[in-house]
This record gives sequence, C-alpha cells and structure tokens, in this order.
Amino acid sequence: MDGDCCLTMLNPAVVVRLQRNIRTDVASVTPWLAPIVWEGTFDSTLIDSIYKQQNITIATTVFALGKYTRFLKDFLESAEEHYFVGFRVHYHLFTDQAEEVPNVKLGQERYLTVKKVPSMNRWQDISMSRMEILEKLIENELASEADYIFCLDVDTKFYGRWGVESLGRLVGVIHPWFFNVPRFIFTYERRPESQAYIPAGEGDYYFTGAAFGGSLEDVHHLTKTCREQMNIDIANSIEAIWHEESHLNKYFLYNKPSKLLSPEYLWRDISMSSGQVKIIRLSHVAKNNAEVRPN
Ligand code: 2GW
Ligand code: MN
Repeated sequence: MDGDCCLTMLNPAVVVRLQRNIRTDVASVTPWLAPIVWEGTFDSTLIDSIYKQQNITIATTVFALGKYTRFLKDFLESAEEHYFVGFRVHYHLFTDQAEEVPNVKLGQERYLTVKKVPSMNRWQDISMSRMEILEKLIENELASEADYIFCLDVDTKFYGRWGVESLGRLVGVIHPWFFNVPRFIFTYERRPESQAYIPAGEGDYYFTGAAFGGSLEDVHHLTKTCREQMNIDIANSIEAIWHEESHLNKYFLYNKPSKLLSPEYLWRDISMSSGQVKIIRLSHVAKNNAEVRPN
C-alpha cells in the first residue's frame, strides 16, 4: 500500500492533526536531531496532558539589580499569565534592593523567593556573576525542590504561552537577531586568547544569553563550566565580546542542546515582526539604556 492510500484511510481528525504539526517554512530539527520548537510543531493540549502526570517543578531565576527592579512587575505579572500556567513554578529572584520588589499576586502552586546579592558597579560583572550564583543555587538548594530550571533576563515580558513544550535536558534559545543569517555573521568570540573562542566555520546557531535552561544536572554543568572559563579569561585579562553569552555559545558548541527554542521564546521587541514568528511568547522590552544602566 502506498502512503497516499494510507492517509485517505485515516480518520479525518488525525489527518488534520498531522498537518497541523508540520511547518515547512522553518527548520524544526537540528543536524543532531534535536527539536527546534516553533508554533505549529507541537500540540499544546497533548503535551500538557503528558507533563501533568509528572508533578514537576520549574525553578526560574531572574536577576534585578539597581534600576532593573523596575522590570519586575511586568515580568512577574505577565509570567503568571503565560509561563507554565497550571504547573508548579518557583521564582528565585536575586536583587540588591529587596525593598523595590513589587508585590505581585501569584497563582496556586507558584512561589517566589527573594535573595539578596551585593550591589556591583560594573554591569559586565552583574551579567557574568549570574553563572556562579546559579551554579551555587543549584548545588545548595534546588536538588530537592525542582526538576527543571530556566534562567531569564528580567527586562522582558511574556505575551504568549511558554509551556512544557520548552522542557528538555539542555535547552537553548536561538537569538532573535541571528535566526536567519549565515554563520559568519554570528557574533561569537573570535580571539583565540579567550576561552569562549569559536573559529570561523564552526558553530551551528547563535544562542541568546537571556534565556536558557534544562535539567538541574545539565544546567549545573553549564553554569559551572561557564564560570570556570570566565575565570580563566579574567586571569588572562581578557573579557569575551558578549560576556557570558559568548561562553554560553562556546558551551553549546561542544555540549549540544537537546532542544532548541525558536526566537518566539525571546523576541527583540514587541513592535518588530517577522513572517516566521507567528507568536511572540517572551520579548525583550524596549528600554532606555541611559536611564536604567549605571554609569
Ligand atoms: C547594567 C548596566 C548595563 C547592562 C546591564 C545592567 C544590569 C543588568 C543591571 O544594572 N541590573 C541587572 O539586574 N542586570 C541583569 O542582567 C538583568 O537581569 C538583565 O536582564 C541582565 C542582562 O543585562 P541586560 O538585559 O541589560 O543586557 P542585554 O539585554 O543587552 O543582554 C544580553 O547580553 C548580556 C551580556 O552582554 C547577557 O548575555 C544577556 O543575557 C543578554 O540578553
Ligand atoms: Mn536583557
């Protein structure tokens, strides 16, 4: 029997479901056979029902130092509306201004722990120290309390579903400026003196530093490795071009993510659209750098 004949024998509802899960305008699998999650490649009701049976907790980390506490309200309120709705989420918020944390009403089985961190003067230090803080958090606290972890930038807001389709052992998000450009455009670290160095001709995707996640074990290994590599760079007086994002990209080159999320999972700014992005789930908010960043 040939394939066409088989299809016509299927229940029409099944045919519709098969067709709905196909995207032909984007790649939905990597060369190492990891899925790339785009709207239209999964059935949210079906995937929710699978994970519902597992009683999972998703730890979610976010850093808000200095004036970045102003992003917390929108971040948390929008997460309550769109992020793992119906699942247990534990936010771990790191800040140097605990008094500026807004009081956001959380849903059932949603928890927030605020942790104080010292203020830092150089923003590169804020951004890079995140890896070490995450490494210690996973080691000291999360093992008994969470199954998965996502680490997100705070200057972001949710507009659409971010759900269990995003879960995996090691998960990276394709950077929204680099999803349809050739490899030579990727802004990897190009100086061999840095541990984040990626030679021309290598590298599969360019990942954002603003969102990554996976199992506790895999993300622990990631954060520990990036922290170690950044310390070697410091000892050699070199700082990678995009800081921990450069080290993350190096890590993903040699430790392939088991799942990739499309730029729907971290878009540039809500006002910019693209034909392939049918839904914006999380987006960087437009921010006035001069206003929020320390001098
Ligand atoms: C201060 C001055 C300059 C840059 C950042 C900051 C700053 C960052 C801050 O004063 N307070 C603070 O809490 N942060 C945290 O670091 C906050 O969670 C923020 O979302 C994160 C990254 O900084 P951000 O969002 O300003 O940088 P982006 O959006 O340009 O980030 C990309 O590049 C960074 C490294 O250069 C990181 O890899 C980041 O993950 C990327 O999205
Ligand atoms: Mn950001």
